[in-house]
Amino acid sequence: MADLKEARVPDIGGHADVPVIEVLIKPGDTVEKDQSLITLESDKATMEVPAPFAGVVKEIKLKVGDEVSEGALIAVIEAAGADTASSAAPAPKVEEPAAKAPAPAPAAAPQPKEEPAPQGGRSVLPGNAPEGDVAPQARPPFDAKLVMPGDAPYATPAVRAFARELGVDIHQVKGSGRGGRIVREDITAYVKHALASGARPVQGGSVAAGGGLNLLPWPKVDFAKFGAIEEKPLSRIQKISGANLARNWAMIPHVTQHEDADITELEAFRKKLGDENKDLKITPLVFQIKAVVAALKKFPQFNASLDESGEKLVLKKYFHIGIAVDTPDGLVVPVIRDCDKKGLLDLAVELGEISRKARDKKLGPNDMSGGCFSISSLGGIGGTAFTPIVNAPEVAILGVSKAQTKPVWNGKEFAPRLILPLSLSYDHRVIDGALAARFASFLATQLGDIRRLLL
Ligand code: CAO
Repeated sequence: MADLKEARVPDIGGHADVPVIEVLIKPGDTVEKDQSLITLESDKATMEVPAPFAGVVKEIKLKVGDEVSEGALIAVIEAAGADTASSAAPAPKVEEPAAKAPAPAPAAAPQPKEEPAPQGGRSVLPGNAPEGDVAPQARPPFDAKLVMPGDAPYATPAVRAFARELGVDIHQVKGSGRGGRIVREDITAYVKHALASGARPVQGGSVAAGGGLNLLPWPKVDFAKFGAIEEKPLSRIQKISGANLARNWAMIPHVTQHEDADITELEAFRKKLGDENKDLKITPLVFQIKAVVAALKKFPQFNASLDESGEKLVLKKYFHIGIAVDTPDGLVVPVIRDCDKKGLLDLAVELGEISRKARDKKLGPNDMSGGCFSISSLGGIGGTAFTPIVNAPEVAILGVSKAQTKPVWNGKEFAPRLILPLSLSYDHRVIDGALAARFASFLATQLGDIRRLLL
């Protein structure tokens, strides 16, 4: 008799009602264990859900546009051989709804209504989205949380979709619902206020974040008039990171402090370490992570975030470092947690893992949240300096360019030294120039004499 098993949505970081944006299988397909079955897109990340076991797809229980939570039924699969993982459960005899399908869009504008407050946290049962929400739109440009981790304001996916449809950055909206939850009325009130205060539409028709920037409309040019062209849509990640970068650039008064670190000795040690650990890629980045942790401990103002009101600084006692990773679809910033508790080799392993996960599009929301400070290393590519954009709500970011051997005066003669250019961008509302210069100089000292990293 056929061995029918269920493939269900696994733990997705506590998120509920996450839209299915792709179904990657069809009935009759043979799937391998860990082969992607569907793609989900939360406000923070795109996640592919892997098959818990190998087999032949018999029935698919959801479709694009459905919203799912942990435990939602994806498909019934006839399991192959003995390789049936523990997450597989016997198929039910009775048909059950796999996921909540989006309600059809109402003909008239829906009445804003108060949504039920969360009871003891968010439910992870399938199909529990509040009723009366509008259907999600054809995927709009998204709330910019994928590459800029932080605490997302509490709002249902439908309210977020509504905000995106109007081009509103939901992080700017104050919630009037129970527990500070953002409801539809808050979004409409925000738009009314922004229009009344003179904020003009910016690129893509959205309302300028921060209100009142009073920017000119984006130039409309018929480029084809001047020569041959080709149009290429931005990837989802590019849209998400673009929205974030634009907000951060516009709202944070940036200053970039440049510094050089002499990493001649560090490089010799790194090569030795590499020779002793041939199966591990140990790049200068892991030393930079350790040096940043030491600098964050010495200068706690850098391990902080401004709260929403802009009147309070939240100082963090943990050391989670975001690493900008370049992927074919755009930039993402996974976070390595508790870097203060990890050695160089542990960090090298983890860096390899998150880079691979990022490039294979396997990062989940948990992989990209909770960062304290980010590092953007272009050192493997080139350049002498650049101005990285602060990854809000963090208050500083370290840009690293390519190390080069340069003649350095040692008091008697010019000696060849390996010099690493550092570019520290910071939020001038939180950090003074003198403090930034001290932080950057401390970093250079740590990298110049790695024995100090042990202190
Ligand atoms: N100077 C000189 N060489 C460097 C260097 C530096 N600062 N940093 C790294 N390298 C070397 C590495 O040692 C490695 O050489 P070997 O293979 O000979 O050891 C080579 O450059 C390639 O390194 P890498 O880039 O693969 O590895 P990494 O650990 O340095 O970086 C990662 C990992 C994921 C950060 C990187 O691959 C990446 O994606 N960087 C781009 C980040 C980015 O786009 N930032 C811009 C954000 S703003 O738009």
